[in-house]
Amino acid sequence: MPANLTPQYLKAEEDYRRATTPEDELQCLQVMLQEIPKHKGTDHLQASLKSKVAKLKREIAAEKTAGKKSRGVRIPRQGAGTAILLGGPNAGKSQLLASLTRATPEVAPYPFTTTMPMPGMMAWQDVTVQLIDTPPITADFIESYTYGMIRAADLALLLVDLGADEGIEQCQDVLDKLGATKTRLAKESYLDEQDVGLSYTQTLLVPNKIDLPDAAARLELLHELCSIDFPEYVISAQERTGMEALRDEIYRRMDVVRVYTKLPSAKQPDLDRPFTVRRGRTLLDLAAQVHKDYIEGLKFARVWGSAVHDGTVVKGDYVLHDKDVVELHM
Ligand SMILES: Nc1nc2c(ncn2[C@@H]2O[C@H](COP(=O)(O)OP(=O)(O)OP(=O)(O)O)[C@@H](O)[C@H]2O)c(=O)[nH]1
Ligand SMILES: [Mg+2]
Repeated sequence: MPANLTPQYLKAEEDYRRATTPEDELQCLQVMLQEIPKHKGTDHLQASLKSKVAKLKREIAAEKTAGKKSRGVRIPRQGAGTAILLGGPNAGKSQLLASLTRATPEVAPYPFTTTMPMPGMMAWQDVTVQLIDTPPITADFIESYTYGMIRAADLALLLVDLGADEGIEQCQDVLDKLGATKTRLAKESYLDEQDVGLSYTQTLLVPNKIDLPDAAARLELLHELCSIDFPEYVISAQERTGMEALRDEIYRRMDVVRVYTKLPSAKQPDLDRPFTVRRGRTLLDLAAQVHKDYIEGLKFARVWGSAVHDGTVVKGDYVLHDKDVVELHM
């Protein structure tokens, strides 16, 4: 990072990428604008932040006059994080949602079956990850709300239909379609250094229907014809082959730790429902999730976990570890 961005800036940027409402986006951008070092080297970035802020303010004002109806399709975040399922028609997006969650989307052997996005919760050990099934993307069709959902997602899964000869081209069409916009798929998630409007979402390539006779040959062809460098998970969503490796990787990519909370009065922590906090985040971030009163009122916490001695007293800046048990004191 040439601009020497502060931790507060980087945290706001992380939140900005995941924001699902214009109000949340605006709040994050304002922190970024406040935190950005003001010098020649950040001129571009400052300008891009300012124009985004102005644009969002106009959008929010316009929505106020038009009423809630003007809001696009939005799905609130839930669980440890969000993965969005993308691909051409018939790739098996809805079947994958059905196989990994309890959702019951329509699955059918004709294109454009899905017309609205549908969320479902995928279990991983004692936590869940939100998956969102979407309508297909083709060379000349994409629902406009899809961009916002891709930007806000922690991860994208790009499905390839190995059951039809068109599958490879349809996958390339999705990449080309998005590649021509400011919402792109990549190996890692990040925002462009100069333009906060240009976002990249980390993506796994998911060739599907490997149970079918010609699928293996088409997979080879996919490798020859497309130079896609995303990590690959070959599956049969219908036969549930490769499901567990994919499930693990989806969770891993959320990059969170689990934290169990305990009331000072209780003998045992609540081991059933952990909170999830992004890796590297602190006790204060957890406190804000547990209850807004803790943001101001937190005095200290006791922690039982891998990085500290049992019952160690820590302050708000303590970095949380997976499976920490935390007792918050007001
Ligand atoms: N053999 C086989 N068929 C599959 C597999 N996954 C999905 N299918 C079939 O492929 C067809 C399309 O599946 P969907 O899940 O509806 O595909 P989609 O990507 O959601 O399609 P759209 O909603 O039109 O974009 C259906 O007939 C499924 O039964 C698989 O792993 N193996
Ligand atoms: Mg579908």
